[in-house]
Amino acid sequence: MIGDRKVLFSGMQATGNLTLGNYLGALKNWVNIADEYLTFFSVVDLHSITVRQDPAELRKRARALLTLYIAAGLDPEKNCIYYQSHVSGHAELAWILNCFTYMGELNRMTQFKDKAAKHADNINAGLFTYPVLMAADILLYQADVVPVGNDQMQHLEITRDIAQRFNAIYGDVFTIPEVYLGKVGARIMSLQDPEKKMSKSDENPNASIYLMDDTDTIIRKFKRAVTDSEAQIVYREEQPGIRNLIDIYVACTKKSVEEVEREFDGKGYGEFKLAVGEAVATELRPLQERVAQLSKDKAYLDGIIKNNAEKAEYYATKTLRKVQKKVGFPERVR
Ligand code: ATP
Ligand code: LTN
Repeated sequence: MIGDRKVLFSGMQATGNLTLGNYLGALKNWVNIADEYLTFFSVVDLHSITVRQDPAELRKRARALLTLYIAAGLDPEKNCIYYQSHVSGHAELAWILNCFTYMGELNRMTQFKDKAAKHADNINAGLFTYPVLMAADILLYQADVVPVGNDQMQHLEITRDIAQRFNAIYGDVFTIPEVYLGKVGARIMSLQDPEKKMSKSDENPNASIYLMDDTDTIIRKFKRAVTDSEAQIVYREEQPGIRNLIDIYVACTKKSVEEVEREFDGKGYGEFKLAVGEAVATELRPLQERVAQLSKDKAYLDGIIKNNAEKAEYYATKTLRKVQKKVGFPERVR
């Protein structure tokens, strides 16, 4: 809480091109609930360097992501949209919280295990303590809710554990955050392997729909989506590919699962895939147009970046000073 307002914090990494999974699982939910909260939406570039990045590329992608937040419908006058690296409090609080986090806890994180396996040549300490930096992001703003896809649940749990541990020693310093999982789109799966989540770092471009894909590409990718030989469009465990396509269709059309099953009763997969592709293209087109428009206005975006970093810093510093005092750092004389 800040004053009498509930706080919402979330963030995304500017690594790779955003996918439909990121949009339906995260960004779209943010837009739906933002009005109810004092919000902070960060482009978490400190997290990005836990795997090797090309500097020019990272800078470009970070700006594109920030633009996308706005294009998706987050008004930057009302929502604090900023780069994590512009507010030094994130790194400072992360250091302190590192000293309240156990190796054993971090060892259990499945994302760390996955990423360590993927980047075996660069298992750095930052990758290991990634969840602590994420806890710092959230706790710095006294966030009440954190909307994320369900792959981030474990990180939310460790954030709560760290906050509770700190509060148990020093009193009520941190708000204990709750996870917010959207009803639809919480887990969009790969189009090539419906047992795996759609991910922007997937090597197979046909596995993911990228938010900037044009209509033809989108439809082509859906046509190639891996399904099954059951030849019926029903939402059930045994048909993960079809279930995923129904999830996507539901999220883009706001129809219910039952309506979709009825609509495609007795129809073929080809027809259904085409309908899903068209629904996704229709959903993404306005977003793409706004991105193109916003990208042209450099001065406007720069203004947003500056003002919102200052706003974020104001709130971050409040929490940070409190924490520094609690742990026993000397009083500041400047
Ligand atoms: P990477 O492949 O680089 O790990 P990613 O595509 O998994 O990236 P993240 O940056 O980890 O994406 O996630 C950004 C946000 O999008 C998070 O809130 C995450 O939960 C959500 N998200 C990512 N992939 C999906 C998905 N397939 N379905 C639903 N939500 C998702
Ligand atoms: N780890 C998250 C991104 C992230 C985040 C956060 C999400 C970093 N800090 C704070 C919510 C709140 C991811 O990979 N999706």
